[in-house]
Amino acid sequence: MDFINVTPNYQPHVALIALNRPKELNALNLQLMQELKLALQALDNDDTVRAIVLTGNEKAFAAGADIKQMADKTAVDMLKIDQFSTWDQIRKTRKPLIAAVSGFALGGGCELAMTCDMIVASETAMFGQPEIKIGVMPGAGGTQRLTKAIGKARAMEMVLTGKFIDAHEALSFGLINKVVPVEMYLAEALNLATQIAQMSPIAAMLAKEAINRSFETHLDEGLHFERKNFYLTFSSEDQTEGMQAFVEKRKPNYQGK
Ligand code: DAK
Repeated sequence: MDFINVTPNYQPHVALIALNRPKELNALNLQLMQELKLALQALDNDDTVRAIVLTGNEKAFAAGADIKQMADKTAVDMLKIDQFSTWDQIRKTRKPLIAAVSGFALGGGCELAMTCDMIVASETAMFGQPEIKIGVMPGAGGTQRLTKAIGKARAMEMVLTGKFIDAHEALSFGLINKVVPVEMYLAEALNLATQIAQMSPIAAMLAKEAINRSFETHLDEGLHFERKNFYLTFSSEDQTEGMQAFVEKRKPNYQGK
């Protein structure tokens, strides 16, 4: 992997992926996105991994898709490259995925963070969808996920003016989970991932799936979906272990079975 570093068990049951194109502020070129897709697929299939943290570096989570790589493309080129299938695959990651964001999370970088299930940010983080400034618009979920997260008025302002918001605004708008000092953002994201990794990975996967379903369906259907996943947890050994541990007043030891 040239543009990402992957450590499957960075902490027990927690994997870390770090985007690694520092000179280009982690601009998301095609190769990086391909590598990220493959890494997430591998971690999703790795039974030792229960949660994944995706990060960049202090200066940039990612400053967007690689503008230089896109600049001379036609619509037909974009259609043929079909980068959306890569993004779709990333979106389908079944394990909990936490973005640890410091510095710029712009355009595709902001969209990538929003594709994650939770976002922990440093005080220096800046979020934005500045595509309008280069004559295009968000293409990887920015108009949809941002609007659902922060509401129409704020999303319109960010997408139509390209203005950035800082980490505290992002927190108050409900875009992110936490803001911490810059020296703590990665540790805090890993800490959150470790908390999740102590739960049943089966229950976590099914719960994530059900929450995501709420964005795609109406309440009746969503509740029906939730119910099926709830029943499914009762077919796991982890359910027996979790409830038994409660009764026996001990800590559960989940096996992901
Ligand atoms: N692409 C390519 N290179 C970038 C880049 C980007 N998005 N952002 C920064 N760089 C490069 C700069 O060109 C510069 O390289 P050199 O000139 O040194 O070779 C280096 O990173 C350092 O950047 P700066 O010198 O500009 O650093 P500053 O601190 O002065 O400014 C900045 C930081 C983040 C404010 C600035 O770099 C900036 O405005 N960057 C562009 C931000 C942006 O417009 N982002 C949105 C890009 S459009 C799709 C999915 C997603 C997308 C499209 C399609 N499909 C599935 C099809 C997404 C589109 C976008 O994200």
